[in-house]
Amino acid sequence: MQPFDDSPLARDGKVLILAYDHGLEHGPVDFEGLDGSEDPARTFEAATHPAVTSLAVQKGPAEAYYPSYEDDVDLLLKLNGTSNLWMGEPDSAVNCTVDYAHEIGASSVGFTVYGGSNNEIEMVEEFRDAQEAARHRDLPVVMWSYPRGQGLKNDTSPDTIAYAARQAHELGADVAKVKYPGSQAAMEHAVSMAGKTKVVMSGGSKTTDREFLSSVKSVIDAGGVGLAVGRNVWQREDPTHILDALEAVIFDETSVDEALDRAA
Ligand code: FBP
Repeated sequence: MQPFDDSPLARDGKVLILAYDHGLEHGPVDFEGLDGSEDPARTFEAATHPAVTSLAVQKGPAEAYYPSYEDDVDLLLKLNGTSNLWMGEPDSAVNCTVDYAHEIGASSVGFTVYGGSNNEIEMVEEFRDAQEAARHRDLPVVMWSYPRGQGLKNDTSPDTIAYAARQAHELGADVAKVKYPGSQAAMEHAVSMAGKTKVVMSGGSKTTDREFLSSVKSVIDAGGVGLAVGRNVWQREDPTHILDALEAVIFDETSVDEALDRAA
């Protein structure tokens, strides 16, 4: 296993994953209100911004668009996913193998685990297969560690997010992608629970520039290594502007005000 800082996921030890798997996870509703956002090429283009360390997509867009971007973008292939049409207990179908992800150019892989779901046992067994296959290929593994399901009252409480970070560590993820637990102190707790597994924040639904950058800043100040973000980037008219600001906050560790100034 290569040191994290030398892995294709990281630059200077920091991570900015641009996620664009929403067409599967949420459906066309996420593309409403911004013409063109449904076109994968637009987000592949955004991922050529130097701040973006990897682009996370499902197999279909990777097969169709990545050949045109392989020189400029690092591909994180999401190995499982669910549509919003599924009404059962949280689960996620494995739709791509590690070997196939590697064949189409992925330099890392991603996998969702819904801890606390009635399907947790099967999901963790599937994660085992993916994680071990990824080790053989030297591909870093990002776990979308999202506790949810019947038994869970609050899926972003500090205790739940700390458990999500720890679960990712226990199961062998290199990076735990967790929801923001609401405060810097809660994020610090999650980071401390994750051992050598790096912690990144999951973006969430679109907010103002300042609100979004402030939560990213508190993740960096809490010892998180960055962000895996979708809607807060590609749902904006100009993804470059917010990517410039994210570059400042994540890689240069500036204040939010300075980041906003730089991106203005
Ligand atoms: P956002 O930054 O848009 O929240 O994207 C992060 C992400 O994990 C995506 O990869 C995924 O499609 C989506 O959130 C899933 O969100 P949820 O399961 O909470 O609906």
